[in-house]
Amino acid sequence: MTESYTPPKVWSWEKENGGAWASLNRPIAGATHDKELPVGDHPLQLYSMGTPNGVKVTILLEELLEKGISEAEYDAWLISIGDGDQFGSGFVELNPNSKIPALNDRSGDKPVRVFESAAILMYLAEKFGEFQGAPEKRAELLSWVMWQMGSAPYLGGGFGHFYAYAPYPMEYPIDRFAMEVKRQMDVLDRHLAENQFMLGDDYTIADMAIFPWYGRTAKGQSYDAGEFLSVHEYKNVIRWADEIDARPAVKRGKLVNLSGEGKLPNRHSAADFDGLV
Ligand SMILES: N[C@@H](CCC(=O)N[C@@H](CS)C(=O)NCC(=O)O)C(=O)O
Repeated sequence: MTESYTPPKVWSWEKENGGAWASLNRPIAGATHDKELPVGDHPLQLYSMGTPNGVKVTILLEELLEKGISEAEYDAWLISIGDGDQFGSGFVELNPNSKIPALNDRSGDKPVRVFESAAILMYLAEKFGEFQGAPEKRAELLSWVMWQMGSAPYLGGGFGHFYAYAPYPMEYPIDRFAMEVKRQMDVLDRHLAENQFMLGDDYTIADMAIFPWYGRTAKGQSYDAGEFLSVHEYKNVIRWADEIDARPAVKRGKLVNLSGEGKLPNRHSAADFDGLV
């Protein structure tokens, strides 16, 4: 180990710590500027970005539409986290935690806000009665959805941060989080050796929650770390990820709230995908 650091008695905010997201990270909550959110015609208004947490929700919405549930039509608005949109006053009213994704359901008498990606998945799955698996597997569904929410911060905020975003490579955190990510991948690989999907035969919101983080990692698409993590070892995760990736709704969901060639920064109708998928 080469780095040494003696913490001061009281921590203070060093604005320039050199990490990739240093200019956006703050030790205080709340809005930094006034900005109303745009509102479209559909009852469901999603404010998000096509990161793994954001994609979970657009995949579910597209899967609901694929089933012919027209009440799941939605407007998706890009919240560019690199530009600090998550700190605008309108967004903070929807999510006091200033993280994408956030949903506003305007279908009832009063708008209902939902934040935290798994809460949005569960809210929509319950609202439309879909993708929850068999009733007797409810506990299994909750377990895997919560597993994802508890585990992914070790992959993203832990491994990904220190491997790809920290100002210089540090052996201790990279070692610690690589070990944990590999353990998590092995948890999934063993489970998927005996199950087609996370809940067995049923494709559910547990798959939609886990796939954007761990499917991407198994395919070597997280942090350019496929070789480092020897992801080829996780053959069952790769088989499962390929199967999910081939679904038309997943192909569409992955394009939403991203900028650039062939992507859809804002989404308002099925026609927006014409020529893209
Ligand atoms: N637990 C939250 C995490 C959401 C999250 O971390 N979102 C990230 C993008 S993937 C974000 O908005 N980051 C902006 C920031 O940290 O300022 C969820 O699952 O919704």
